[in-house]
Amino acid sequence: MSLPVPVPPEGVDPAWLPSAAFRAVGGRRTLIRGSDPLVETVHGEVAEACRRFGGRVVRAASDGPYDLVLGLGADGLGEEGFAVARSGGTTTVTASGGRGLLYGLFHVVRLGEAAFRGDWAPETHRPAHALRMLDHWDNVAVHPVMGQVERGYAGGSLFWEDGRARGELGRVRTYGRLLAACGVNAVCVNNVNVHAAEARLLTDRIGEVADLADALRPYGVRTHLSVSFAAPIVLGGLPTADPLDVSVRDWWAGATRRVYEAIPDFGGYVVKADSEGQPGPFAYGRSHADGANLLAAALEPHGGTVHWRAFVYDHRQDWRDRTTDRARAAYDHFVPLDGEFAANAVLQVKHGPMDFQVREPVSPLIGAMPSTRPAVEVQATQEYTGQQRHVCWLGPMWSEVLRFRPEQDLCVGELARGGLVAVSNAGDDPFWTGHPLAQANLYTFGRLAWRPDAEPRAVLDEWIALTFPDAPAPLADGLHAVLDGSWRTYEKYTAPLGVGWMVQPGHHYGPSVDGYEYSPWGTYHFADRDGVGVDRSAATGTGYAGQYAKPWSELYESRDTCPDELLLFFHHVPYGHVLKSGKTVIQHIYDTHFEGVQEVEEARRVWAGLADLVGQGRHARVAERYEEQLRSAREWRDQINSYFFRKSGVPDERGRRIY
Ligand code: BDP
Repeated sequence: MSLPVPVPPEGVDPAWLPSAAFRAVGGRRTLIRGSDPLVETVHGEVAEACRRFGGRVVRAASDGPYDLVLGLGADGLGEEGFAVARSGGTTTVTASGGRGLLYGLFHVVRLGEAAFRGDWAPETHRPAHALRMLDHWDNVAVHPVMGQVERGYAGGSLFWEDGRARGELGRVRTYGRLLAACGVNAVCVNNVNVHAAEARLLTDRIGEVADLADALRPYGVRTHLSVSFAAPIVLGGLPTADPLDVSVRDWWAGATRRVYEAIPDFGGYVVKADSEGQPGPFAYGRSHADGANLLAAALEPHGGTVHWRAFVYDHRQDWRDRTTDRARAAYDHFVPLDGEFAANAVLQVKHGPMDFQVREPVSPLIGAMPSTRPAVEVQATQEYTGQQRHVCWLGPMWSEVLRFRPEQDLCVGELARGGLVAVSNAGDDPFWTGHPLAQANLYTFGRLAWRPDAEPRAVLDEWIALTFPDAPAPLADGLHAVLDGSWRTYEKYTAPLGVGWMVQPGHHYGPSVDGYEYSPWGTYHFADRDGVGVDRSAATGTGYAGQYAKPWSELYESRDTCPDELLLFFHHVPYGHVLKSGKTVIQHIYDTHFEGVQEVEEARRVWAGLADLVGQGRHARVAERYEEQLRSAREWRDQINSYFFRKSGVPDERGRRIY
């Protein structure tokens, strides 16, 4: 029985699968073979395409030949791989499992007419990683400070509202469909900061999670849950959550067994422990490995995985003490534990050592624990990159991270054996992501998680083609122009040369150069009248540069070899220090801040020129956000430039006005 395609609720953007994207698949004769729940999803998709564009879909070969044959039967492609070939006028997609067939169908949709032209040799496609997950920082109850979705800029949660499940499962199914179309196969449905209402999802409220899992399953998306390390106390009434205590271990085993009774394909737990106030094993003198292994043991009989986050640092530092360095923390905490984590425990590491700044070096932890499975976490929600009011397409940044080689042989994209994870940027906004163009980040994440060495600009063009399937060339070019390069534009008008932060404390939107400078969070720039930047060298600084393997440790150690874009992350330099670009640091700051604003002005102009080519609602939403982006970019430029002008006393060599 074919499964009907979920239709987004009235007024909600179909995002990157408008029906027109299926034109090439509809209007054909298609044969679908095999029996599996996800084959019914595939059938539903093709049937809907045929309903719109003509064509016919059958389940048993009778009146061939067919233009398209989608079938189970291939061996050795894994649960998610597929093979495609075309000969004698038939395009054939074969897979070993239903998910693979679904991904194969979306591959054909992406190819469009090209999928039905000429003959081509068989190709096989397999995801680089078994886990491609979105973490939702969604609160069940509205948090007094963080709201419904922590760091969410796309309205409310798709899953929760005012303390209860929203129950809009049709929309959740549509979301699952979008995720499958870019290759995401797992969703963690609640915030890593687990408050009281969220904690109970694990126990008496598991039914609400099971409803979400049922809605996501037809598109091959598994459900995961963030849990509190203190659950045995707060939910189980035990006096302790000590990971080595037998009653605690029994409690987790029982709770987990009941989770699997409700959700047989449950993915596992995500845990933020001993971090920013969340409970963890330190309270009992135990290590993170002890903590992670407790949950791994509970999940193991059911095939589940624990994602233990490595975002652990002291958030109550003495800012006057220059010897402590937050950047060092994850490595210092976790490297000594290599080899101690259970096989089904994954260490989930943020891509940089600090916290999703617009520019950071790659975390030295990735690659430094050969006996531990790392997952690499990026942030699609634009907490520090313009909060979905600014256009900031992160594909190139993520691609740089994934291609980085901590050592000679393997790159991050290969080392992330525990999978790739993004903090989701989606919510109940009609455009899913607040800023309609921020959908490109969600899509790009999924595709890079599937294939970390994919060319991000090609992925961007895929997103454009699927979202605007009938786009005339000026629209496709215009969309590409305003998105490609937008990350570097954002970098130009915000904190310079990798130093990061300089944001308004708390909500993290807009400039405040010294906002965090004298606070305990460990995020400093150390600007004075002579220079700026953090000395993280081994010779004279915090020693962080020494956490890298060669050649990176040597390259970052010296200000002469450190890449310009990371100079102030690794070194405190005088304003007159000459960069590899030939400019002084101070002149670079002035120039990039003027350029960044000009680039936003130019993007706004390009967007205005597309008014007749995109739907009015979408055009107006983006246009309005460009006004805010420009206002904010000017504010950044003026605050950063005047701050450094006043500190240094060095005038702009081009004589521009600095306030
Ligand atoms: C930071 C956010 C905070 C998150 C934290 C995390 O500001 O809201 O809880 O990361 O990743 O970026 O746990």
